[in-house]
Amino acid sequence: MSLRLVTSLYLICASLVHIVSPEQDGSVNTVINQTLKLVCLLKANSSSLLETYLGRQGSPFTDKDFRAPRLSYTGVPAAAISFLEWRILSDIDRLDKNFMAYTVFSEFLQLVWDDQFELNPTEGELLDMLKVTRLHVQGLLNNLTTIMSALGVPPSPVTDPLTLDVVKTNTFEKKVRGYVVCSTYKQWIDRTVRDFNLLVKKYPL
Ligand SMILES: *[C@@H]1O[C@H](CO)[C@@H](O)[C@H](O)[C@H]1NC(C)=O
Ligand SMILES: *[C@@H]1O[C@H](CO)[C@@H](O)[C@H](O)[C@H]1NC(C)=O
Ligand SMILES: CC(=O)N[C@H]1CO[C@H](CO)[C@@H](O)[C@@H]1O
Repeated sequence: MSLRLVTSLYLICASLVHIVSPEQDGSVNTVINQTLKLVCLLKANSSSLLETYLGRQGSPFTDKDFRAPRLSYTGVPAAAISFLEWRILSDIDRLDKNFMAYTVFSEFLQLVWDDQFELNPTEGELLDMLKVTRLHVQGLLNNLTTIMSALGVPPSPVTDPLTLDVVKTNTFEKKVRGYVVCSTYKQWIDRTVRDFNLLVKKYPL
């Protein structure tokens, strides 16, 4: 067979496969729709997580005039991006950046839970919120993996940002770290809601 014939046979097969399994595309759209619903719920909870977290750390976090400075913490993925940079991302890059961020947040949320369990062991509500958030983030990661795999490009491997050296630190730094994790997570969820509002328009039901 000539290469051209093979190529055209392949194209015919590909289009037949496409015709006989239209639900393949439909199912990505469904998962995108489910994921938007999930991230909207996560967004609603992300503000109360941050407030509850701050409220349980004592001074200066609970002070009336506590001004949250624009802090960062090594390894915590920043959500900030310019509009143009954000708008021109390809679907795969957009999803992959989400996957990378939430893989890291899943780990940091465990670390913050561990820190709070040590510093505030009686704060059951906060501990539960941290745990539930991490479980939902893992659900979100499953959804992202499903979507990306269906689009033909599974997520890139993520390098682990947390070493055991980083994990050990003093009480104040643990509290600041938890604050950065909760507030940056909230910013990321806002970005992900925007991402999926864009994606549902491109992949309508
Ligand atoms: C998901 O799809 C349903 C229809 O099945 C629609 O009513 C709903 O608004 C969609 N959700 C989002 C978040 O777009
Ligand atoms: C939101 O918070 C409530 C109460 O902590 C919890 O039951 C629920 O599962 C959370 N939902 C999401 C999507 O985080
Ligand atoms: C394919 C997949 O993982 N879908 C899940 C996406 O998230 C929603 C909400 O958690 C689940 O209900 C879906 O099963």
